[in-house]
Amino acid sequence: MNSSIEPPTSLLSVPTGALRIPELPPASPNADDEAVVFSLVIPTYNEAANIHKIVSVLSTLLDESMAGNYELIVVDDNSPDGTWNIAQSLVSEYPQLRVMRRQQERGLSSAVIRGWQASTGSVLGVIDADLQHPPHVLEQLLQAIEQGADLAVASRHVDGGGVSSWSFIRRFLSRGAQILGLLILPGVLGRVSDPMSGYFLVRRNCIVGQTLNPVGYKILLEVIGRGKVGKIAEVGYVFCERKQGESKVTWKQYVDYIHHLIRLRLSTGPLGRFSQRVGFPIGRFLRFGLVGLSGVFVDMAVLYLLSDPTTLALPLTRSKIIAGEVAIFNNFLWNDIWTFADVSSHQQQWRQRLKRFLKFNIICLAGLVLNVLVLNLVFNFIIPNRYVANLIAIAIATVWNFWVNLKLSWRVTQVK
Ligand SMILES: Nc1nc2c(ncn2[C@@H]2O[C@H](COP(=O)(O)OP(=O)(O)O)[C@@H](O)[C@H]2O)c(=O)[nH]1
Ligand SMILES: [Mg+2]
Repeated sequence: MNSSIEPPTSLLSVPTGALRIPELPPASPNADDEAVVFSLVIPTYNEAANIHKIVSVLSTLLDESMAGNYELIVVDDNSPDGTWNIAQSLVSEYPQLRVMRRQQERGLSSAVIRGWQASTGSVLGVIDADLQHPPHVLEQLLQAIEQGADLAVASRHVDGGGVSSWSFIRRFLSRGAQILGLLILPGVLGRVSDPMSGYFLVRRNCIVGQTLNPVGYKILLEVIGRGKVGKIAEVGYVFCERKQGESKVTWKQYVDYIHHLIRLRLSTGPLGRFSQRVGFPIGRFLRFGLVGLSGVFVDMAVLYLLSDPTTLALPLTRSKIIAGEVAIFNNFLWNDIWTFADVSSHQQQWRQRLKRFLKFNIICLAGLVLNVLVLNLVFNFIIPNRYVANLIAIAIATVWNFWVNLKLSWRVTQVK
């Protein structure tokens, strides 16, 4: 990476931690007419050929209707073609433009949310950088919000909408994905005609304070699924062909989409609501428990391989220490990529991972000590049955392991 290319003015700093939109600071009384009303995020990856055009078209359009009251936020994931650098060089010409360059995270949906987090508008929006979303539709979308909609979606499936020259296969896949979504999450996908749209505006207060947790491309699902969205308006538009650069859509987006649907289903379903009501992450705890169970099998298998007379026949204590550590390693890996995936995916440097692993190790060791203490206490003073006492000890140690790891190892708020 060439660090000698320093942009002329400073880039927006990248928010860290949970993907949660903060409330706006109370407006100061004399800054009234200077306040940004509308923040439009333009996510980019390798859009060097489009970025100038889209910024210029949007600026011209918005200068007419809301000069000075809007901001354009380009969120670029460190594109190899230097999109962020080109965008930053445009700032002097387009003073409403801000640029964020992300180096630690990637992905369309999280880029959009990071942009909104850094924004100061009371209406938030997103538009593609490749000019496939016709900018003039913004006027109607803004109008819909002004007339009281919480969410205004540009749709390919209402009057005036369409796709310019999609192949039969692509139309089929798109509709198939929509039908699958309707089956899994009717309460979300049923609310709009084009739930796959990546072109929409939403009132900030509909999603403020809500931790968003999207996978892949379909940020609108997350907004409708987790936000408090009342009235929805739709505006038809024709999805144009890309003229410059290329689409980043691969088969992975289809897998991500299904993953996203299932995640939303589980977390906004009855279990998710109950877990919110009692303030305890039940789904996460169940995953943690399942991973713990897998560790028991790993521990057993390694113990067998090392200490069994028919295998290596090593001393028992030494074998058990190794088996225990291998199990801890196994558990850590699964917890990191599954139980706490939402947290670890934003902290992927190997040093951050190593730190989590060391913490996890120490907490689990403390859990073992707790386990032994509780076993003795319960067995000697409460229930004189060693297996019942052991079950109670294991349950308490599991809750300890879970809770302390949740708070310390996979901590959501990140200290810089
Ligand atoms: N920041 C960021 N932007 C992305 C990423 N993937 C795609 N984009 C942008 O999201 C928009 C839509 O992506 P595109 O590949 O054109 O999707 P398609 O129109 O559905 O084929 C474009 O502006 C892309 O540059 C990503 O991983 N990070
Ligand atoms: Mg595109």
